[in-house]
Parts: sequence; structure tokens; C-alpha cells
Amino acid sequence: MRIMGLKGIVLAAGLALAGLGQAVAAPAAPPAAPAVAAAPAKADPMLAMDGAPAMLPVAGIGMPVDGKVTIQPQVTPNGRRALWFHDVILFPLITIICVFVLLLLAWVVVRYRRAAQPVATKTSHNTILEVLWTGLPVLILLGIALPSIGLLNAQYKPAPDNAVTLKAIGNQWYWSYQYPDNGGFEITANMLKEPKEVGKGERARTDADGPRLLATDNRVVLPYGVPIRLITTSNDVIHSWAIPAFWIKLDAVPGRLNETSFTIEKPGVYFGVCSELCGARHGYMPITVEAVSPAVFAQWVKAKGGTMPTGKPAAAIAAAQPLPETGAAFEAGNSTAPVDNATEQAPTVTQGATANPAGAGNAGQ
Ligand SMILES: [Cu+2]
Repeated sequence: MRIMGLKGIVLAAGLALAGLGQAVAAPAAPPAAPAVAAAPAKADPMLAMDGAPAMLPVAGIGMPVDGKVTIQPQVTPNGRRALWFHDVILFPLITIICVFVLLLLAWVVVRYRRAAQPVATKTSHNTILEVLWTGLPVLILLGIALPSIGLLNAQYKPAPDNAVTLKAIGNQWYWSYQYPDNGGFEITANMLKEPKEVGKGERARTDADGPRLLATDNRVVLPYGVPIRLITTSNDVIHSWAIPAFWIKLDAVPGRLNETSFTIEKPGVYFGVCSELCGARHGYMPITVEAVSPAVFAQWVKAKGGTMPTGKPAAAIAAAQPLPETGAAFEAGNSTAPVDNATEQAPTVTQGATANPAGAGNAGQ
């Protein structure tokens, strides 16, 4: 009985404590916290928190340098091969031939001048010399032709099946771009004007965008380490899409498609200009390419509302892969950054080559 009584007291005390605990705990329990607001799905991974480009250009890489006459550092396999061809074969050969001809001329001028040779020689034939001056140039040309044809072949090699397709469309005087493998979305790239040239509310160029006359409001984003299939065409006159650091220059001809391929080997920002005299503002239609990792590229495609060619939405691929270099900027609150870095939205046409949006994107020009 005593035991039962004790047991009862302990049980009652336990229940009371539990009840007290509950009573004390209940008011302290916070209401279910609302889920943390997810970052907007369209946040652009190319932009830093303030809407400026997240990836900064590096001086001397992908851009010309004042006072320099050599070829830009190359970041594609074909570019490195062509640079080797220029530096190791063509340039030494040209130098040797020029110096040799100059010395020959100097020798003739001095040795056979009137004072030294008053009576002209009657020599008209020399078999050894004639064989040499025919045979040597033939051998030199053959020596150039072999690597040259190999390089030409590599430059026009069709892109493999896993390539990312970029369609560049020339317009007077800006470029528009489509990504046919990624849902066919389109972006428009206009040159950024200098601060003193812009109208009210217009975005001016900063050093983060790139050098004067080369920076664009929207950059062409491409993955590095992945083959790129470049297709060019034009809406009006012949333009030419060129990036010196890629060893790429491909005419954009109205009514035609030109194609080539390249693989960017390093991340970075690379600049080029239209390389076909195309009209009054030919000098003001630059090209800016931002090469990012495939994961960041997938993020960007997702931000543009595109898809990845595997059939999976870009969002799924982007989520499955870690974010490298520009990821830090992306995670650091880019959710508040404007979706588009441009002063103007890209036109909504899906076939830019046949439907010129009457200068769309050519704001203020
Ligand atoms: Cu042009």
C-alpha cells in the first residue's frame, strides 16, 4: 500500500512536472517560421550584386594592348597552332628571306656600280644558280603548305555532336545572338558608350565592362572546355564575327549560314569587333565573350529561360553541379541584382536572320 502510495505520488509529480514543462514550453515555442524566400529563378549568374559584370577582364588578355604589334595570346587549340605557325615558321622565314634579298641588292649596288665595273658583264646563263632559285622557293612553299593546309583543315572541322551552338547575327550596327541548342532564346549586344556620351538613365561603360569601344551591354556567354559551333548570318549587309584571341573570323552574310567551331581553353573575357566594313557605324559593333565553366553556363541559360540540350531543364543541371569561380558572386546576394544587364531587352523574334526587328537594341544611335 505504501509502495503503491509512493508510486502514485511519484507518478503524480511526474505528470505535474510534465504538465508544467508543457505549460512553460508552450508559449516559448515560436510559430512555424515562414520558409526563407528563395532567390528569384531568373537571377543572372553573370552579374555581381550591384548589377555590374561578375567577371572582370584582365589587361592584355583577350584585348589589344597599346603599342604592341604581336598577335594576342591564344586560348583555343587552333589559335595556339596558328600562333606557333606564325612564330616558328612564317616570321623567321619572312625575316630570313627579306634580309637575304636586302643583302643581295646591297651587294649588287656596291659591287656592280659604274665606278667599280665600267664594262658590264655579258653573263647570261648559270645552270646551278637557275636550279637553285627555282628549286629552293618550291621547297620553301612546300614546307609552308604542309602545316598551312593542316591548320586550314582544323579550322573548318565540323563541330562534334556535344558542341554548344552559338548563332551570331549581324545587324547595322550591333550583334544579336541565339542559342538554338538551349531553347533558342536571343540576346542583343550593343556597344557601351562612354560616361560623357550617354543620355539620362542610360548605362555607361565602366572598367569592369572592358576597354572603350570594345565593351558591350550584354556579353556572349560560352562554356570553356566544350566545343562551340559558331554559325553566322546577317540581317542586312555583310558583317564579320571576329575574336582575335580565339583565332576566329567568320563572315556573316545575309541569306547564308557560315559555320566553324572552336574550343575555349581558359575562363575569361575576350573582345573582338566586326571585321567587315559594313557601314557608317561599323567601328561601333564590338563583340564581348565571357567564357565560364559549364556549370555557370547552365546557370546563365536557366536565368535566360533556356534549356540544356539533354532535354533536362537548365535548372536541374545547374543545381547538380557546383559553382566555381563566379559562383561566389552569385551566392553573395545576386538575387537582388537586376535580371538583365542591358539597357534594353532583347527582341523576342526567334529567327533573327529573316525578321529584322528594325534596329531593335540600337538604342540611342
Ligand atoms: Cu558589321
